Amino acid sequence: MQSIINAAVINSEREKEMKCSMQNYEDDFDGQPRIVIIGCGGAGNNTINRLHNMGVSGAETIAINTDKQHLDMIQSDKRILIGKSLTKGLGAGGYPDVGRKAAEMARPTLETLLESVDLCFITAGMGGGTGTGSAPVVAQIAKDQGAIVVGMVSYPFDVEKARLIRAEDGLEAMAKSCDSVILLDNNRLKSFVPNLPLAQSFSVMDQLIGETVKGITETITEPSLINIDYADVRAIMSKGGVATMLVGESKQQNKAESVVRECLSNPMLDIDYRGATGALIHITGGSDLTLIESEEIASSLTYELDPHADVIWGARIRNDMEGKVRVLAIMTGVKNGDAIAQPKHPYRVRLEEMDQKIRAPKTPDVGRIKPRMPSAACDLASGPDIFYFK
Ligand SMILES: Nc1nc2c(ncn2[C@@H]2O[C@H](COP(=O)(O)OP(=O)(O)OP(=O)(O)O)[C@@H](O)[C@H]2O)c(=O)[nH]1
Ligand SMILES: [Mg+2]
Repeated sequence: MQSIINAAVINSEREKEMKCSMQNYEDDFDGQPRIVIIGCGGAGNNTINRLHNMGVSGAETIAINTDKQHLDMIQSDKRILIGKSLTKGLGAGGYPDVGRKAAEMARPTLETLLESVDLCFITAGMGGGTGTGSAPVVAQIAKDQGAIVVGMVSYPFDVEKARLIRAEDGLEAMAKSCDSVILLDNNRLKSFVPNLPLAQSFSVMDQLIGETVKGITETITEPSLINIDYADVRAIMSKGGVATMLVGESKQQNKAESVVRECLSNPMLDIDYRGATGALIHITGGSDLTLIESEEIASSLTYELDPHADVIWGARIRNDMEGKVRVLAIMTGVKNGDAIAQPKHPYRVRLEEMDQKIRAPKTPDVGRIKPRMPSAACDLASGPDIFYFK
């Protein structure tokens, strides 16, 4: 057996060299899908900037914004200012309707830009004007052109209050226009980076979205230990619905086990994904990463999924990952009952509960009432009108 293994290792090295020397074959048809990554609005543009600096082989980066000043600072393959006559290049001021109209006005440009795209990632922070309003329009245009469209959107921090409602509307619109929407909840960053200031927490999210898009793109476009090809991604991502993501990294000795533990304790959205019908698992490690470890990671992460779930996994070796392993897993087809997945306790529901509390007649603790007026003036049945509490 050992001699067969040795021969296989030598041959696989030889085949790698042969693949490189065969790359000029049929030059006019490279067989690669056209992949574009679009960032809409401020948050989306920041993620694109990060991605551009990280370098993604085989994908174009496009930044779209109504805010000229911000757009001018972004590095990407293409930059598009939308709704110039509507916003004068000053941003959508938190109004998703303005963002949506701006994207509609740029429809002809966007249609030309997205012609013949196979896979389109769209990233935006939900809750503002431009990203929330324009991302669903861009997604629909890409989908109408035949692309598989994957949204990667973030849900605002709880402190952003009113933006949460806009974000929930935006998420709903994205779910309609995209094949899959990966929702990342900014609030989950609190368990990863509890002591970072807000701006830097955003930056962690940009990095995370960037790494995921880069990871998926490069397992398609670059040779890997276990390849994920475009058809695989298409199969998983076209399942529809809101998806969630698990992330983990480990450099411990039992790295397969510890990375799975980290992934499972840190989902980027607080939802139950156990019945998910699809999973795309991307593993990156050093040359010490074995097939058994990769398989162990993939099978542990998918143990609780639907028995008919489509599971696709890919593994890449990187020189700078020696002794380490990093996992990004996307679970698609996640449902909360009949509804699409969303944060466990949406802000709209929380607001409703707060309103009800304010409206509900209070039953006063009569024993603690200290009347300051003649008792006849104190109508106990009138609930909130009683203000004689200690
Ligand atoms: N990941 C990330 N999220 C951000 C960043 N800045 C803001 N956000 C989040 O994204 C949401 C939308 O903010 P922006 O992207 O700045 O808004 P916009 O789409 O540019 O909208 P307008 O400025 O109103 O035109 C915010 O509510 C934040 O939750 C960032 O730099 N990175
Ligand atoms: Mg903005």
